[in-house]
Amino acid sequence: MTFTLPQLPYSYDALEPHFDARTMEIHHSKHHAGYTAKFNAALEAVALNSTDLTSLMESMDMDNSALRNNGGGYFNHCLFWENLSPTSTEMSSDLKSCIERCFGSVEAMKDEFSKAAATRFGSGWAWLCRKEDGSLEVCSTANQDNPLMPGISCGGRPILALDVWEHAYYLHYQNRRPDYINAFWSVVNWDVVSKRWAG
Ligand code: MN3
Repeated sequence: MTFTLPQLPYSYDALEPHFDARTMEIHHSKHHAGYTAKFNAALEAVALNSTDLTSLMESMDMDNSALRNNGGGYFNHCLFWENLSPTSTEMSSDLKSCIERCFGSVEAMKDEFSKAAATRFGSGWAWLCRKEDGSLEVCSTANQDNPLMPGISCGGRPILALDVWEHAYYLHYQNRRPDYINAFWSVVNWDVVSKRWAG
């Protein structure tokens, strides 16, 4: 096993009432665990033994659907859990200035991100990315694709991720994806996002 399921940095019920404990438990212990096992199997099938997750995403063979879907599923959820927090956090002043330069205001960035998350048809992810030139971009991807993968039109290094698959919200929010997206803003870990932006 090259990659293991990461422990959550908080308990399953820590993000209540925004993200409910049952959803968190199934999402982590079943869905993410499944991607982890299948990612390892897909790596083994093509004799890839790199442990550099970023370069595995950047050099992804997009025609290998087992590797693409499960590798993306593994990586995306690792990013997602880390950018959530049960306690209130604040973004760095540098990140805030950058967001204000790129979007006009933090609220405008959140609106654009929420819209990208709400309008992603079917399953996928919404992202805030830092581009090569230092600017920021909001985008979304289908299924378990992510901005690091080849040929994905939204470029840059992802610093904030939101899972908009139904498995992420259906138990608690049913078809109300916009309510889930709205709740997400209450549990974003801005310390982590700020560090990713700076790093
Ligand atoms: Mn998921």
